[in-house]
Amino acid sequence: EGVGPQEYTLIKMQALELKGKLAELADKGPVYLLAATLRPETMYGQTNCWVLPEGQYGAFRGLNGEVWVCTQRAALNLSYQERTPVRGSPELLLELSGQDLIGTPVKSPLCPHERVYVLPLLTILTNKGTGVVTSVPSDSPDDYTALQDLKKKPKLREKYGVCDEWVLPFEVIPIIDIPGFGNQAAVKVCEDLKIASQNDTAKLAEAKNMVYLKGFTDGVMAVGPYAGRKVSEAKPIIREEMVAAGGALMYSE
Ligand code: A2H
Repeated sequence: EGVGPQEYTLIKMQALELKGKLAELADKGPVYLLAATLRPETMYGQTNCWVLPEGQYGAFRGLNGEVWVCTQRAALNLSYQERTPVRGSPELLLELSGQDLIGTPVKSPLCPHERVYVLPLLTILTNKGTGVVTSVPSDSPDDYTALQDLKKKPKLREKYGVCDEWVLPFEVIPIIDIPGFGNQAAVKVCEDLKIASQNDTAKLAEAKNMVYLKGFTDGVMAVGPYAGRKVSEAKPIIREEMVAAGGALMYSE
């Protein structure tokens, strides 16, 4: 953690169907889950997104008649950053648990899939970001191991009501080349370190140390309009384009 505020990009992932409790939002405007990321340029490799099943979330009135789903804490921060209609008091439309969100199909900016699904991740902190996280298994050891766990463990899927078709068809997408690590750096380090599951927290921390900084400083985009450009150069451009196109907003805490 640095000393200054952390600047996140919030990716607006539109809910394509409102199932279960979410159906109560049907006449409230387009519904977006807001995922907090430090790596907006990795959206080309998104395979799913994550929520904490027992986490508390809410659907809040966003700008332009939209509905935004995130933690209450993030909604309050957003409202103080002039990102909701009323400063300092976000309007709660519906209380939701993470479990209510699991299985929602979403459409995300830059993601090559027409729809990806909301899945459970048990290591999400609700006091950071929005409590919603994008999953990019090519470049995040956390995302890779958690997705592998769901793929390999039918019992885990069953426990959280996850259907096979939300998980099994989604393969790792190579998006960034890191010299010495190849174009699926997270897969390589997880295999090299023989990480067995998302509970392997010590090894996962090591894996993250190995790829995060390298990915950002030495990584080269392998896909998209900035293929061939360094990640550190492409990131701010891609972020600004996504914000300008209405697919993302900036957020700090
Ligand atoms: B990053 P920092 Cl490909 N709980 O996005 C747990 N993790 C969270 C979170 C929460 N509430 N909110 C955000 N995150 C994750 C992409 C990514 C990320 C890649 C590579 C590295 C990376 C895809 N997941 O982060 O603690 C999100 O994952 C490297 C640290 O605020 C977010 O960016 O420093 C990152 O952690 C924010 O972590």
